[in-house]
Amino acid sequence: MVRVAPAANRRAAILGRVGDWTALRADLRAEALARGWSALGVTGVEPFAEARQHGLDAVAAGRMDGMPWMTAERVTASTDLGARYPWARSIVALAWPYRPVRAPEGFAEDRPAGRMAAYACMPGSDGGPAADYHDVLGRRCDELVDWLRGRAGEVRAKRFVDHGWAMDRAVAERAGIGFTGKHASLLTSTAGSYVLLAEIALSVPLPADTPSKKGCGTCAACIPACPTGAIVAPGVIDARRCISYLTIEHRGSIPIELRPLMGTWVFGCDLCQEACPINHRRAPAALETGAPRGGPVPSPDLVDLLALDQREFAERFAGSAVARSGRAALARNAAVALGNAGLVATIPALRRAVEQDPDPVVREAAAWALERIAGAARPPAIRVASASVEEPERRAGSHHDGSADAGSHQRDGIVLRRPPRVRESPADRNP
Ligand code: B12
Ligand code: SF4
Ligand code: SF4
Repeated sequence: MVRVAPAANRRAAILGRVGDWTALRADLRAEALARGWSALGVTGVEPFAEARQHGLDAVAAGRMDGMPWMTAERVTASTDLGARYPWARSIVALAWPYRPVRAPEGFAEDRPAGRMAAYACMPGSDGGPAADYHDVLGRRCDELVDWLRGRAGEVRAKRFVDHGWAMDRAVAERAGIGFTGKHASLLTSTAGSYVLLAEIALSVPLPADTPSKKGCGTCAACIPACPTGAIVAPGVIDARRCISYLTIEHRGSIPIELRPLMGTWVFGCDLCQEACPINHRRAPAALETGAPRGGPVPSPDLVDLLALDQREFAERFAGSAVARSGRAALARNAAVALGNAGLVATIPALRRAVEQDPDPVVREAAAWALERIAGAARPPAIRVASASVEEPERRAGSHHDGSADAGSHQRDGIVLRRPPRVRESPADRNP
């Protein structure tokens, strides 16, 4: 007859093998750091009450509109992993570093460069084309669990990377691997906010770490650095205004009043992170753009992106984060960015899109861009008459100094940035 040891005995046996849980946590942390993670912390499975309230408030106030999957039910479930996984005894929070990218310093008169968020450009493990971080982090989590099982025997585990039903920042914060900045991203002491987050619920009771006591202090540099006024209060993002949402999540046409504020971003946005002095000290070295490679790149050629057909898009972005948003969304974003770049030389490419793109949203965005370029190319007297807002003296994108926002105004408590004027000099055409 096979005898099954009671749960308590099995745990005791494991405990005997691994020494004690505190030592195991220390070894796990050391192992994670050796495997390239920039931080590992542990927290308990009790609900994340404060984060739940923030999430419910965001949904109720409409700040998550446009992401239909972001429901009150999801927020509630995401903040109580203990209820969903009753076997879980602790949660491990992990941060994976990635390298910032530099804004392009200039581009050819006829080939404007756009911008893609640094996380999307994270190279694959072989240094080749950028990989989807969900896959990279998922695999790394599984490897760590395998290591843990090698040490502690049978351990049940459930991992979450971004799209799992867990609130990644809240877990990371309570597990002590960083604090939430006023730009809402989690800042670590090892890589600033240039980290992607994952967590693993475990059936073993690793002891909890202490939450960080650090904070932003009096700094508020990221708030005026946001060109669309999406940081509506410290730590609070109105996703509907966030360029990251508009370029990646938003389906259909981008609201016209926000388009001129989006600069040349075509996938995500890093401006609030780039403005952050903690990142200036802590972030990993910037990614060298080097020779052009496939997939997402920090400064993609906008005319190329607009012209990609479905097959070319699939070939270029397969396996990367950009593949998720689809060809039409990327072409739409490229059209808006070309409108903001304002180069007369791109008119033929935009005309082609208006006439030939199979997607009506792309055709409309290209028509808007043509109108914007034509408006900027008119003689000054006409331009003044047609432009609703002229740019202030200070350059809209000079967010790095963190100074007061001379180019913004308030409406309904939301800081709005004035749209940049379409410029003549290529070097000035990025946010
Ligand atoms: C929905 C979502 C978005 C939305 C909404 C963002 C938002 N701030 O809510 C959009 C599409 C706009 C977005 C953009 C980005 N995202 Co996003 N996103 C998510 C997702 C899927 C859910 C976030 C969520 O639940 N939001 C609801 C709010 C209430 O929760 P929260 O963001 O965790 O809020 C924290 C703070 O803002 C604060 N807070 C919230 N409300 C309030 C109110 C008050 C009064 C106070 C004091 C604090 C406070 O408390 C929370 C921490 O406990 C997570 C993955 C996940 N499953 O968690 C990734 C995630 C947050 N995103 C991530 C990234 C990288 C980004 C971008 C940087 C990508 C880019 N370069 O374009 C931008 C950054 C924009 C920004 N400044 O936040 C990373 C963040 C990593 C980090 N270091 O923090 C995550 C964790 C994905 C991951 N696994 O790595 N994202
Ligand atoms: S700076 Fe960019 S990523 Fe940050 S909140 Fe504003 S629009 Fe979103
Ligand atoms: S820019 Fe300043 S306020 Fe914003 S997150 Fe960084 S330290 Fe905090």
